[in-house]
Parts: sequence; structure tokens; C-alpha cells
Amino acid sequence: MADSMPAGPSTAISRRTLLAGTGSIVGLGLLGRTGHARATTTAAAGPIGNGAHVPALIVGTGYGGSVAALRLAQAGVPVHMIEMGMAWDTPGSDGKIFANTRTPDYRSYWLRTRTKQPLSNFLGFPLDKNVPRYTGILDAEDFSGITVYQGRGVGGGSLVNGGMAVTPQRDRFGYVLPSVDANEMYNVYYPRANAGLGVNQIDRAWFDSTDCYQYARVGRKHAQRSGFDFVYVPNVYDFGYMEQEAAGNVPRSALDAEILYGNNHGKKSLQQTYLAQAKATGRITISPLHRVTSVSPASGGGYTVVMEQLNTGGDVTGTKTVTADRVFFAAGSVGTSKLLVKLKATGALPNLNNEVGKGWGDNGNVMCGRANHMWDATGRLQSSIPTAGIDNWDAGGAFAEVAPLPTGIETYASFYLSITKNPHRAAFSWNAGAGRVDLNWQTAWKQQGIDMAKSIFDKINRKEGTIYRTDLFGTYKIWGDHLTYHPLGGAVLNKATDNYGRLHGYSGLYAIDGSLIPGNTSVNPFVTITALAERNIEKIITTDL
Ligand code: FAE
Repeated sequence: MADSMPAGPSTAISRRTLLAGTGSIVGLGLLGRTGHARATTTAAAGPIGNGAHVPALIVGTGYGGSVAALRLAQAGVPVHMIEMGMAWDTPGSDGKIFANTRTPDYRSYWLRTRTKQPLSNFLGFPLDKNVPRYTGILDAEDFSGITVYQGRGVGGGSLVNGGMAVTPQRDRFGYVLPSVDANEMYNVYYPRANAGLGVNQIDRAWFDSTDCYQYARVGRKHAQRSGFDFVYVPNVYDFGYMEQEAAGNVPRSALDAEILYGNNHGKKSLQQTYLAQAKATGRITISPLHRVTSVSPASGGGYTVVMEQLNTGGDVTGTKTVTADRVFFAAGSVGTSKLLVKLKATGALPNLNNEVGKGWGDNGNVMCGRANHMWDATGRLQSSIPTAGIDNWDAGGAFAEVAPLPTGIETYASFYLSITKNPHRAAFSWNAGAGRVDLNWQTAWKQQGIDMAKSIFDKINRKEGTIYRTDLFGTYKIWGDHLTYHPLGGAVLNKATDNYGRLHGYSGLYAIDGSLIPGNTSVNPFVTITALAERNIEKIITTDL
């Protein structure tokens, strides 16, 4: 997706700006869409208090966490959500909540002093620049063989992602989640997830005529001329709003290169969908800038949960200990895996089984660009929201999303993020000496994914007489093989958990996020994460509560 573009001048930032950007991080809990606070006896306004006893605590506010929160709250259960990132509900001094991809600033990266843009170079120039260290929205988390990009803040990955809302083809579902009944998923939970997420489709006539999707039409022409299936992909960005952007009637977001560091308009992130609905029940409290560090059995039943409070510089300003009857791990594939592996190894949760930390995959992500001929211009104005893909999964093991490069200048480049059937799976382990969790992924493992992506792009290059770009990921480097946007696995369903996400070894502990999925979804993952969470929480509410 709209990964990154040439960076603009570095943003000067004053202490006042920083404070303004901090946002109101408290008091999010009880305000529904109407703005009316609904008091309940069990859910408190503002962040969770030290010593609190709560019925359900959710670690993380991404897709899995938001589904669990809404359905538990609707079932009458007061829910406390703990989120290490910020609330992202208050504008900075520029009047905007989120930074633009062309001018990354303090809001853009999680506790880095230099940006780490997925697309790091352009025309021979490195793009990264210094930024003040801040609890920004995009985490580029480095492990030895891979950088894993993740959203940080209330809404998790929905804040930063490209919104591509793809349901896997049904005949591929057995590969994605082998232990789950496909009929149930396709009849009930995928439709429920799509409705809950506010998924919509682009109007084809508009797609065919608007300047901002010229790049995608070039992608279509090249795909079809080489005999590949070209598919239109639904999105959670409101295409009606985008049409109004193009007409000049509303403030621009997708048409102003917003993505990756947040969208100020148009996109239905979880804040606008599941979380808004959950808050409207009056039973939800969210504590941003709180990071869960420990979960262990409490002497009187339930679990003791320890968390650190952070300031926007990333310093720990306090520690809180609470008790929860049930804990839902929804910290994302990496966050949940890191917590569980550490807690098992350090003796806090020794009865977790040996599957914890295993089965982690990168959804086969690899990126590349192609250099087009001068007569195949991709357009100066590019919508940052991808809406199409090339499907060569069955023949070549690759599904390539036709991604934008919204630099504001004509690049004559076609850019793609491929999801490939890369079979490699990595494991997390506790590094006692360093006091951290490591991941044993190797960069060389990407080669199989690259070979699968080449099943599409070698053919297109041959047909079109074009070549790969070598200037986007370094100097003379074709493949973006150092990263993933789609971490999956680490607490795999029916292995580390039962077939509904109940962690083996402890009743009342659940995994309910991307960690359940064994490494690959064949397409972009969040619809599957949402649908699986819908399935699992329904079962848990019916049988456990
Ligand atoms: P996630 O959304 O990552 O939420 C986990 C939350 O837990 C985060 O808010 C964390 O800050 C928080 N957290 C972690 N550790 C702790 C802790 N110890 N204490 C408290 N809080 C914690 O998890 N997917 C698509 O389907 N379509 C796309 O177009 C797409 N584009 C993407 C573009 C980018 C740049 C990125 C980074 C991802 C993209 N994805 C896309 C992937 C998608 O966002 C991701 O699969 C989901 O967000 C994962 O959902 P989870 O619920 O697993």
C-alpha cells in the first residue's frame, strides 16, 4: 500500500506542539456517539485504577480486541481495554490528528528518532529523516531477520493500514484455517465481519474514469495482457467520500497521500466502527498509553495483570496491578506472542503449552516496483487506497496488490505488495540474557516468496518489455524482502489454544487476534482476523460466561 514517498523538510517541533499532540488520553471510556455518558456501576470513566477488579480485561485494541469488546459489552459484561499506544482523538498544532506520508513527523513512528519508511529510497536518494522520539502511530519493530510494521494506538492496525478488506476465496480457506468449519465462516462470520467493519466497493464506472486510479488501470492492463486474473478489492475507506474528494467538495485524505500514519478523513478505522459501537454500550473503558507486562494466576481466582503507564516520550511513569476474571490477549500476533512466550518462560504462566510462540509467518509479504514505458504514465494524483489485485495464487502462489506511489509527481512506476504462499514459519523464544523475546525468522526465507511473486512480474515484464525498479529499497535492490505488514501466528488456533482461542493450561485466558492464524491468509488478513474473532467470542460468551 501507500507505503512511503519522498519525505519533505523535517518538521520543527516545539514542546508545545508535542504536548498538543499528546491528545486527551483519558476519559474515552463512556462516551457513545451521541456524546452522552452512560454510567454503569462497574465500568469507570478514565483509565483503569490501580487495584481494580474487573470482569474482563482485553490487552490491545486492534481487530480481535475490538470485536471481543463489543460482543462482551453487548452481552452485559463490563470490559476494560488496555492499549500501549495513544488515543489518537485530538489534533496537533497543525489542526490534524494524523501526519501525512509526504511529511512524516513526531506522530509517525513509535519511539524512534529516525523514520524507517517501508519504501526507503527513491531515485537513488534515501528518504528517512530524523524525528523526535514519541509514542507515534507506526511501529517498525526490528527482529534479527525482519522488520514487522504494526499500528500503535486505540484501533491498532486499523489506524495505519490500507483498508483492503479481502475475504479469502472459499476454496483456499482450508489452507488458511484448517480446523475451522468453512460453512460457518462463509455463511455467518465473514458476512458479520464485513458488516461490522463497514466494508464497501468502488464504483466501477468511477474507477474507470477518475485520474486518481490511473495507476491501478495501468496495473489492470498489464495484468490482463499477461493473462492474469485482475480482481477488485473491497475497502473500509468510504469510496463515496473519495468521490467527493475528487470533486473538491470535502477535505482530502486518500487523495492527499494520507495512509500509513493515519487518515484524517474517509477511512472507517475501528474507532469509527466496532469501538464506537462498543463505547455506545457504556460498558467499555479504554486505557491508552498503558502497556501490559505480566499476567499470572491470582491467589483468590482470576488473574493478576500488571501494566506500565507511559508518557509520550515512552518513559514508564507508573505501574498498576489489577485483577481480572478473564484476560483476552489481543495485542496482535507479535504482541500476544511476546507476552505469552515471556510469561511461560519466566514462570508467570508455566502451564501454557509448547506451541506458544510457534507457527509465526509473514503472510508471504514481498514488495517490488516495475519501471513502465513513458506512454504508460501512472499519474501524478494517486489515491493512497489500493483497490485491486492480481490473483495468481493457484498457479504461482502469489496475490499481488496493485499499490499506489502517491509522491505527487509522475514516477512511471507500478508498485506492488505481494502476498505469497511462502511456507516458512518462525518461532519466538525468550532470551533470558537480554531480557527480551527473539524471533528466528531469516531474511533468506523470503526467496521462496520472491520466486512466487516473480511468477507474476517476470511474465508482465517480458510481455511489456519492461524491467524491475532497483531504486526503491536501497541501491540496485529489486525486492522489498526485509519486512512484513501482516504478522500472523504465535498462538495458533487448535495448537496453543483449543479450537476457539482458549489458551491451553489456564481457564479464563484467551487469544483473540492475528496470533491465532497460522502464518498466512492468502490475502490481506484483517477481515479473517475479525471474522475468526466473531466466531470465537460468540462461542466463548455462550459457553464460558
Ligand atoms: P493489531 O491490530 O495489531 O492490534 C494490537 C494492539 O495491541 C495494538 O494497538 C498494540 O499497540 C496493542 N498492544 C500490543 N502489545 C501490547 C501490550 N503489551 N499492552 C497493551 N497493548 C498492546 O492486532 N491488513 C489488511 O487486511 N488490509 C490492509 O490493507 C492492510 N494494510 C496494512 C498496512 C500496514 C502499513 C500495516 C502495518 C498493516 C496492514 N494490514 C492490512 C495488516 C492489519 O492491519 C493487521 O493484520 C491487523 O491490524 C492485526 O489485527 P490484530 O487484532 O491481530
